[in-house]
Amino acid sequence: MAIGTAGAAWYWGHSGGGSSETSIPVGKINEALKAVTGNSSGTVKTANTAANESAKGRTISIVTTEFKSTGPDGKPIEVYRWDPGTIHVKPGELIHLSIFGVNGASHPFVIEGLNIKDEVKKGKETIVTFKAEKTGTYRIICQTHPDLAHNGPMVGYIVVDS
Ligand SMILES: [Cu+2]
Repeated sequence: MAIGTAGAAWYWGHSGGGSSETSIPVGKINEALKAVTGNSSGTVKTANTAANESAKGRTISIVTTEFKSTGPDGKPIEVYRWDPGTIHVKPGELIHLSIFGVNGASHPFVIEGLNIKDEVKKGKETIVTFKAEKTGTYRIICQTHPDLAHNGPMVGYIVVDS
């Protein structure tokens, strides 16, 4: 009889290896956490850790994409986009916008109203960090593909709303 993966896993799982912690009921863990933290919700998140998380900021990931087609005249139609094209953030929220270049060799861009200018290259991640204090819509515009005439509009929207 061949020893299959499942059989091996069964044996290992019952041999007292690293699986013992999975047998503790969740209720017991919450009781223990409550005892330690005095927090009725049973979590260890304190005002301090919440502040630390907020100080670290939030990462939002987008990519560069490309739509390609052939028009009725047989000519290629091609546009570049940010994807997703719209993101929502809170006023004053620290945001790390990670942009990964999938399609297109290079996308030099600006974010209006935030004084940000950078570039996304194929196969590379560009991260820009910002806080938008005022509600409103801030456009992220690729300067190579800003409109239909230049294989765009490669324009995204950062919506700041509370
Ligand atoms: Cu572009």
